[in-house]
Amino acid sequence: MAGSNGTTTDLKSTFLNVYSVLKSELLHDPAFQFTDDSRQWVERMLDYNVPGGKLNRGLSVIDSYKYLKEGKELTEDEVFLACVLGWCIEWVLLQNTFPVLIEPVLQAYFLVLDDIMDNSHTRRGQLCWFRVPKVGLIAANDGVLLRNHIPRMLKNHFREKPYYVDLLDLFNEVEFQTASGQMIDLITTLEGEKDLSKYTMPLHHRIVQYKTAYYSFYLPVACALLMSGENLDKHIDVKNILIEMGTYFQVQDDYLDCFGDPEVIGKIGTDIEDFKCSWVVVKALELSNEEQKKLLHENYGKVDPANVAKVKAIYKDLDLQGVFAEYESKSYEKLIKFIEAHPSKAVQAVLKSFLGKIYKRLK
Ligand code: DMA
Ligand code: MG
Ligand code: MG
Ligand code: MG
Repeated sequence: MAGSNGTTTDLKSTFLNVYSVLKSELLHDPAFQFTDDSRQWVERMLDYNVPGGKLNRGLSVIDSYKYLKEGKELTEDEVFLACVLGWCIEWVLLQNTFPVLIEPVLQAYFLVLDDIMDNSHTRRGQLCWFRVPKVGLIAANDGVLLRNHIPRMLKNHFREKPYYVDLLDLFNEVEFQTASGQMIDLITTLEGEKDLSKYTMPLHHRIVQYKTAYYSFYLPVACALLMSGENLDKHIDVKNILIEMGTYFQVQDDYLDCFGDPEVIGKIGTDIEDFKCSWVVVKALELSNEEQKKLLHENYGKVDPANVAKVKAIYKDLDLQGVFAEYESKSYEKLIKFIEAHPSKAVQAVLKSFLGKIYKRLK
């Protein structure tokens, strides 16, 4: 069992064991009369979409909780419960991916649906779930199922806890923020198609804050805070730092969509084709001259690889890789300053470990 001295590997295997327990509970939920076929479908769908990620978000619930306990050994029961929350977050990711076991589920939920909406091809090095033969738009309902697995898991394991209502409320609020962020991500492209110059940094910031930062960064730490008996209203400063960190994380995602290695990131970028208000195109618009702007307007948002290549050539001329490298180190310095201004050393440790995991990430 992973105690407070457990290595990441111990933690990961503990986490994966908890996944098997949760999966088995979901496959025997007394509220539904499963047949062999339906049980097999859900099992395949969960195995395909939930456990394959980096598990950063999920694992970060356990990590954060340990720091908050300031070195006191966690009981087996505490480790188990932190893992359950972690998986809930990844489940949502399936719509998108972070709180511990509940976090992977949340993540799964968001990602399964995101890939349909973004018309993506691969995720975590395999076909997107909706592209698997015979799945198609059944994936839309699978997204809804994943979303419903979260309150089932929370009920099974947290119903008796004093913070149960706050936990439900937290997941509901964060899900609402994420879905709203996804909505503005999607409807913004309609405006961009009419006039690309509407893509600005404040607009980009608003999209990524809602679609990514709340569920990927605030949620796992907020889960850990609730488990330690904290009142979330007293941690607005932590929330603000995590939102900034989440914004930085999504800028990296935008950058990797264009400049990352698909073999490493496990997905093929579609932001240029999808007309996305990505950090990369917003920066390009800021830095380009009239001629480059005209070329961007003509070539952005088209599926033809020749148009995509022209957009990428402008990005290269503008040295966006260099511009990003500078953004990355500036953001890191700024975040470290924020974190070090926080009064609690335990909270500082949580936030620094989180930041350390994503700084200069390649995937
Ligand atoms: C991610 O946005 C946000 C959610 C809520 C899934 P994205 O479409 O850029 O993510 P990805 O690049 O992983 O498809
Ligand atoms: Mg996407
Ligand atoms: Mg998307
Ligand atoms: Mg992306």
